[in-house]
Amino acid sequence: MTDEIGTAMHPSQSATTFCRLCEPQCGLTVRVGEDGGVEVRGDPENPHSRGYFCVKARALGDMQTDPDRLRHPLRRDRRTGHFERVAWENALDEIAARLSSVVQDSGPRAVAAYLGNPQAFSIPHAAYARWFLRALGTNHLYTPMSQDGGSRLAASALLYGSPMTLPIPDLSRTRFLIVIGANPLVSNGSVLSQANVGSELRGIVRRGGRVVVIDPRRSETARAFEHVPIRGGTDAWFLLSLLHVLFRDGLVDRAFVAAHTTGAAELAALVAAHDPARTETKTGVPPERTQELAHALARSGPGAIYGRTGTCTQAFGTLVNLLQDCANILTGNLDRPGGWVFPFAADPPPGAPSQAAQGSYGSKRSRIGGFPDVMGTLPAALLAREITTPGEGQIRALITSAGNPMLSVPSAGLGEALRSLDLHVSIDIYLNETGRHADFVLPAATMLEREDMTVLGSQSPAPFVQVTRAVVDRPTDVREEWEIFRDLGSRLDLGEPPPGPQVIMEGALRGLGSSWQELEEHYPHGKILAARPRTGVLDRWISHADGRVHLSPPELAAEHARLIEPPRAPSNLPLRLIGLRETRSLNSWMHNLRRLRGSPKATALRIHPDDAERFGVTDGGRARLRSRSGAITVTVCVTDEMVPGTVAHPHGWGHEGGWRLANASDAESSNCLADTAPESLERCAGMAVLNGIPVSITPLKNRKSSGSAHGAGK
Ligand SMILES: Nc1nc2c(c(=O)[nH]1)N[C@H]1C(S)=C(S)[C@@H](COP(=O)(O)OP(=O)(O)OC[C@H]3O[C@@H](n4cnc5c(=O)[nH]c(N)nc54)[C@H](O)[C@@H]3O)O[C@H]1N2
Ligand SMILES: Nc1nc2c(c(=O)[nH]1)N[C@H]1C(S)=C(S)[C@@H](COP(=O)(O)OP(=O)(O)OC[C@H]3O[C@@H](n4cnc5c(=O)[nH]c(N)nc54)[C@H](O)[C@@H]3O)O[C@H]1N2
Ligand code: SF4
Ligand SMILES: [Mo]
Repeated sequence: MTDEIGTAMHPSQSATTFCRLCEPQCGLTVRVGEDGGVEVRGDPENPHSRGYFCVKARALGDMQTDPDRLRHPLRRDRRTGHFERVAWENALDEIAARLSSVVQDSGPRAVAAYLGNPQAFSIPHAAYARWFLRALGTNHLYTPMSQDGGSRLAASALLYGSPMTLPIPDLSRTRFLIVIGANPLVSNGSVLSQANVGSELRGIVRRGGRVVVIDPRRSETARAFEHVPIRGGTDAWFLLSLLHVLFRDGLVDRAFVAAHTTGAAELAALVAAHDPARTETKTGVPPERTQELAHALARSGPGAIYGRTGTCTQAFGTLVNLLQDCANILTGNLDRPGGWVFPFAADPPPGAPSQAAQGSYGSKRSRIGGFPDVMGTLPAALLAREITTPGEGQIRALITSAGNPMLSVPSAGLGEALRSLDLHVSIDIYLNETGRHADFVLPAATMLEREDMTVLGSQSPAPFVQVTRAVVDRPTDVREEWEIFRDLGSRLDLGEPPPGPQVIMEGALRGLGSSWQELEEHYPHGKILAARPRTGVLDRWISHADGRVHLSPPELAAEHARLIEPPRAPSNLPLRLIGLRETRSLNSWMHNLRRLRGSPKATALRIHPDDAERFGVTDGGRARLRSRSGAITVTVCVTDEMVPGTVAHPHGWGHEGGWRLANASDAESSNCLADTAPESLERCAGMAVLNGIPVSITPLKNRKSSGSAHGAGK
């Protein structure tokens, strides 16, 4: 192996670190062999994950030596379309010069950034990128928020007064858990940072409790527990009925509601019309089932309803999250041991704002559509329109870092929009489908090549913190994102940059009552900050001036009114499309690793046998899936794990980047099917509608795809 490929700090010695692929941030050990091979294992001494890790983390070793990884900056010649190697200094000089001229001609708000999911797992990256945008003076910040949890945060802002008030289920003490729109056995938990979450869920049943999974698909989690099938995108109807039963059958904890909330009477009036017998035609959930679940939530001992991306990224995502929390609150489960509890938060220093007082919702509005920001981010589904629509604030330059919006965001028109920019820079470890349209592609260091601290441990029922040094040497010509933003900032005279990753992290650790030195010396495998969530802390999580939870904010009535509007003209799109995540895949970017290659079923469209028969498609056959926005070709997998009327396809495919193995898959991007029109986005958080997309399906004659929407650019 050459020096271009990562080598060990100390060959064959094992180094301790943690995973930054998904929320539990499991402890890892990393060993680099004499041959340069990198072996990644779970760290049995990590007090949080106790050796648990998954196949994706194991594959990180292969990523270190992946020949398709970016190892030098690239510059695309716009005439030929070819990428050529370029020296860092030349790349940064030219990027800065072109940014300067965009700012000069059109103002700072012509510059935008899309910061992708891995950015959220790197404290220095997040801090420097945000500093850069603030110092430049632009408000065009896009992230996966609008494809992930924005509606969760919006609901929290409306209910509790802060988007940062994010309750979690108290897994180790609960007796009854409803999981709606999440698949923790595959996703490993989200807005719920719990390593080996499956074992924690099984623990509930072992203690004599219940776990009920409400999902249009008999998911891996549904299979392991009780499954209640529901039609895709109809959760608001189901929850309205659940609340209806709570009020009707006297299951409301009146003392709690009187002491801590406002708006219960309005809420009761709103749900009065939604007898479960009436919503069954929408949801497919039998009324007895809804009734039983409402009673169990109120009466089975402490419990909670927990939802995630399946319920967040739908047409009524904020409404669903509001109703979900209202169910937890009305049954007295909020802030109760075993219920819907608040995660760990460091005590703020005297005079400083608490976590709940931070974060913004609706403090600015998108130029197109007038959507409120969520934590400073705007709806990414509008990116193409923000680039192509003239006027003050039209985006002319875009920096994408650790993101792949071409495959992760509703993508109609996005490729052409990206190519029309004056400047597009991608900072990534691969040449991805978005970087393909960029003028510059800058190679970043991988997580194993960076020092960092855990970021999401505070969303955990047993919060923990860990620091790590880089455990693998980085290739000579790659840089960390914070260095890139710092160096661009200095070329643009943006003033004093942040004080360096170490100082930033030291500050955060001080807030946790710890320090880098303490953790490195005494807790190299991580430190548990609290064994379980604290309860009796409701007051510090409510930011409304009246100190109460608002059960009936005006948005609730407005969204409800939108929900019950009679459907417009009958649709010729009879099916609803939802997404699915696979154990061996992470969004759009771990598909180039041989170790993670899955079965053909992994990328197929799953459809119920009745629907397959009705539409004439067969198992293993090819078919065309159409929505209002686009069409893709799929391979069909007929399976009764789907509820009739709803089909499922994974996102993040449709590869045509610099990753040869990934490109070989014929799976196409389901995000071509998602709507980008402002009026079709979820109203309160600008959520992309990724679950419950109306589609139709028609069989294709032969196995080879003909004229696929996505293959066009290959
Ligand atoms: N239809 C549908 N669409 C979805 C979803 C869905 O459920 N259904 N889920 C949504 C969700 S929850 C999310 S979070 C988004 C994700 O959306 P994105 O963040 O836009 O996309 P990712 O696929 O996570 O791509 C991450 C990119 O970062 C690169 N990368 C990895 N590590 C690093 C690093 O350390 N530094 C840098 N600079 N780059 C790195 C990878 O090579 C990859 O190109 O997708 C969303 N899109
Ligand atoms: N292996 C793997 N792990 C991951 C990721 C990955 O891509 N692969 N991504 C990571 C990221 S970025 C995130 S945000 C988390 C997400 O974490 P989760 O939200 O737990 O992950 P999903 O598997 O998308 O779970 C969504 C579930 O909702 C269901 N669903 C879809 N539509 C509906 C609906 O209309 N109603 C209801 N009730 N259910 C519905 C789906 O069938 C699915 O089972 O996972 C993280 N972990
Ligand atoms: S579950 Fe997530 S954090 Fe844990 S090893 Fe797997 S990818 Fe990494
Ligand atoms: Mo996500």
